Amino acid sequence: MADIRVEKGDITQLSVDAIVNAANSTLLGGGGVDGAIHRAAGPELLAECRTLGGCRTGEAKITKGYKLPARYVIHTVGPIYSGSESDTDDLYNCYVNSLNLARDNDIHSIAFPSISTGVYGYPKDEAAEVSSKAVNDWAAENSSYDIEIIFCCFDDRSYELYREIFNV
Ligand code: AR6
Repeated sequence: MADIRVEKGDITQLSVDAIVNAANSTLLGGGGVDGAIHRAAGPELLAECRTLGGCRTGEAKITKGYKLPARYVIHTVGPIYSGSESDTDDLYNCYVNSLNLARDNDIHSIAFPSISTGVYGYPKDEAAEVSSKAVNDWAAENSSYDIEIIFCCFDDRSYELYREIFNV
């Protein structure tokens, strides 16, 4: 069963099996949570990312966590918000594909940032709806797999939105 939690804080500090990175398609680093993860993990993370050949929007790839407390980083690429229907599908797929990768790597605790809601401009309320649905759907389909899933909220607005959705 999945245990879904909402927490406030910096994802790079979390001692979980995997943290998810809101990356770009090059997987070679950037600002926001991506920059914070690379800074905290150290240069070996970038070296491993260079071997991956990038990542398509909505897909996910895994690396080790290096100096992070987390053992793995799952890198996924959210959509750059445009207001089209494909944004929803792409964002939904980021969560589902990250969770599939987690399951396939025997990961039993994972933390997500609010993908696409910074530089990529996805409205935070819509993103919280899509991501919570994706995680709930995945959990229902994988009910025999034990995993703790954390929505790690960096800003007050995201924290408020996820707490409302999950009634916590
Ligand atoms: N811990 C948890 N969440 C964080 C942290 C942190 N340390 N820092 C920021 N956030 P963004 P995007 C939240 O811009 O919109 C990068 O340059 C932040 O409050 O990091 O998917 C990449 O390389 C926001 O809610 O990612 C890409 O080019 C959320 O993380 C591009 O930005 C996502 O904001 C990706 O843009």
